[in-house]
Amino acid sequence: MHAAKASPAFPARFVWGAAAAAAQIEGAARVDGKGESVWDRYARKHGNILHGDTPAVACDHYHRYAEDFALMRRLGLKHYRLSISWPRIFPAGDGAVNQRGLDYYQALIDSLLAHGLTPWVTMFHWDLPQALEDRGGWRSRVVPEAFATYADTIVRAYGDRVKNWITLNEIRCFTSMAYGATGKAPGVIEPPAVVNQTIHHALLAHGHAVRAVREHGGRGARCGLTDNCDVFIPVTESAADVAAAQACFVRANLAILDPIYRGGYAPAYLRQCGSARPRVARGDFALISQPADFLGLNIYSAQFARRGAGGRPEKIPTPPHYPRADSEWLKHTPRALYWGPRFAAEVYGEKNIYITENGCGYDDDTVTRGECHDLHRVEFLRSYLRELVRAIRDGVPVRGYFLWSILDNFEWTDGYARRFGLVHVDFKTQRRTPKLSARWYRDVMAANRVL
Ligand code: PNW
Repeated sequence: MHAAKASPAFPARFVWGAAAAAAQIEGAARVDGKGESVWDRYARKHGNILHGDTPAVACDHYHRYAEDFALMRRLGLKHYRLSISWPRIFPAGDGAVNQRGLDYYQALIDSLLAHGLTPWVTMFHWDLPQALEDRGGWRSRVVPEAFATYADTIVRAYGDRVKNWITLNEIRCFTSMAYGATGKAPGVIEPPAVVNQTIHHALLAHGHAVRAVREHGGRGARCGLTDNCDVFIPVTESAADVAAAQACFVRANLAILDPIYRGGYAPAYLRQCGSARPRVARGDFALISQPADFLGLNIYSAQFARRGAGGRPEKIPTPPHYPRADSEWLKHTPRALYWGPRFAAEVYGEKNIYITENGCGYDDDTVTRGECHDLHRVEFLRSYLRELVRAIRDGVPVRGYFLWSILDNFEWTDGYARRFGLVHVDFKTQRRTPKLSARWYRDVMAANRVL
């Protein structure tokens, strides 16, 4: 028999990292003048979050960042995707800046750099200041306008040391899933015209973020949106099924990617909207479609598609027993990491794609005698990364990969029960224990290939 063939190498200078978000790890919800966020408010309402959990303490990363950065360094990490909490900087969303909030991230960024980590900063990862929600939230143009000031403020403050900026995280999750459904803060159901307007306002915020990075980012500053595009996997990789899956991809992602890449809403999207079209002001699309430097994609799961009867693209509903992680939506679909970036590059011509999140959540990651044997996570990630390297070898321009998440954390409505971390967190003692997957990932990053 031959020796097991090594998995192909990732490109030289491929960016390996891990990700987290302020509201999910920091805690310190009312410390140093932080304002209330929509997630703080949403978590207070009984029944919204599993077991009544709240983000009030989370991983207490607010106070423990230096030891967490030291741990990341020991785990071989060089790139870390974090987010800044808007209500720490502007407790009321706009108006007076909170100097203690600004100072806090100055110190945090200094510490990060001192530990040899390169920051990738998400400006907005869902924690809208509640005061802005009270003035209409994403339904209102007040929010993108306030966001413009917030973006200017943080890029001016940190742009000398932060060179990689992610404008917004997953527009769908704080627009359609938050104003057209009840599972994400603020969790209200508005009519379709209002929901479509929230998406338009998020796109405007993205535009302001790009403008802010261009104006104040300094040399070498780069920015891009992180989108959780809907991914479709062709059942067979025949030309017919691939074309069908790509047609499904285009249709499902029009609302967000067309305005950004093409400077307008596609006729097909406006037809989908019917009488619920968003209102657009003069100049909006020029702001929204300013060229960015990269596209971030959060990819966990996908649906399947094929050429159906009459040659039409057909989505195949995923059967209930299809294998998945413990999150219901997180089906084991490694080829999502092949076809997601591939279609984004083919359809929109994007030349620089980063996987800004990929990972898996389980409820049973427990520590026994100092060890957490999360073999299920290793197998899951391994299968996805092999598809990612296949995509890169086929010419898909993926430049980096951030694993979600560095720590077990506040998993939104699933509270602390659903664990996505490479590092186990005991939420009673705040003790951190790297899981088996953390050691495996350290070796993968060092070897620059799947091991
Ligand atoms: C992402 N879905 O959210 C977020 O960016 C993270 O904050 C979050 O912790 C992580 O994924 C894991 O859930 C998602 O329903 C939310 O398909 C929902 C979905 C996917 C990702």
